[in-house]
Amino acid sequence: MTKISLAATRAFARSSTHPAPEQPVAARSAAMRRNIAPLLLAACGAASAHVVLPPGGATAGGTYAAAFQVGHPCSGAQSTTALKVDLPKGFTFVSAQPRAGWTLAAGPKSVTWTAASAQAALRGTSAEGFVVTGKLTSKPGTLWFHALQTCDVGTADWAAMPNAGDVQPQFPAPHLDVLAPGVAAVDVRDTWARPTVTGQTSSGIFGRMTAPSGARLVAVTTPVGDAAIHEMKMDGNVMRMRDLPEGLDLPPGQTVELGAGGYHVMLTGLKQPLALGTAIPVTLHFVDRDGRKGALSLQVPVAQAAASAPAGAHDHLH
Ligand SMILES: [Cu+2]
Repeated sequence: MTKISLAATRAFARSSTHPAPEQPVAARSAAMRRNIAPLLLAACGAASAHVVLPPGGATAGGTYAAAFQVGHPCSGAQSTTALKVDLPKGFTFVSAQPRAGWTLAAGPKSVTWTAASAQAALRGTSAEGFVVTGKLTSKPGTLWFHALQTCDVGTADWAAMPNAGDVQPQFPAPHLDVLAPGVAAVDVRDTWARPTVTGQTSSGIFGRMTAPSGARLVAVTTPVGDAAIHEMKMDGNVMRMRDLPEGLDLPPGQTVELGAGGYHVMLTGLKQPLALGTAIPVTLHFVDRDGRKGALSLQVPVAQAAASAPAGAHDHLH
């Protein structure tokens, strides 16, 4: 990966990757909103229905705060009144986070949160999650938890493990991808690269990234050209972009947009045009909160916009 020069940066400001400098501010932000809308829709649809852990996984041998998100209450119910999570082998209990208005019973085998009153019961979706921290096995693989959701009316038993070739079960068990060291614990979705025409040597890569335990995107490499992590910011009336020498921070559990929030991966020095309908190999290099390096290699489609990924789609190459 090559750092781009300042002179080059100024030249890119006029490339088709970014809004033209002479474009009025209102037109620019409308263009950005069009970019944001499909990403937000995808974000809302994905995790609302079940009891799930945030995607992206965690590194084998590390400590992981599992934040279980509870979707809607049980069928026909108004509120969730308790959640019991059985801890699988490979997840050694360290601590559980109390919830205001709920009692907590935690042990090595399971953790149970129970609403102390009808008022404390959870209506709709929990924003902050039910958090239990554990030490992870050193063996990469998938850990299946068993979550029993109790509601004011009935229960929902999130216990099904999908078998190969199975249709998605109605009550899937929440799971965690335990990743080998070197594989970044980051969920990367909806990536796309803007097509280019002959003679155009720059483009951009867009998408969204979520690191459940936090990480920093420090570099991007691809055989098609040079890649740099950029931020676009209004400077008075002018949209400017700058290199992020420290990389791009991904706070724990927060989805960071490439392309919508002012960040993008800039491609320069393209050796040949990026043709619509093809894909380019891209490797994202991360450093996690403990300073461990990890990478993800993806095939990024060359497209006009993100393809809507099916829920649970995972771009990890294990
Ligand atoms: Cu840029």
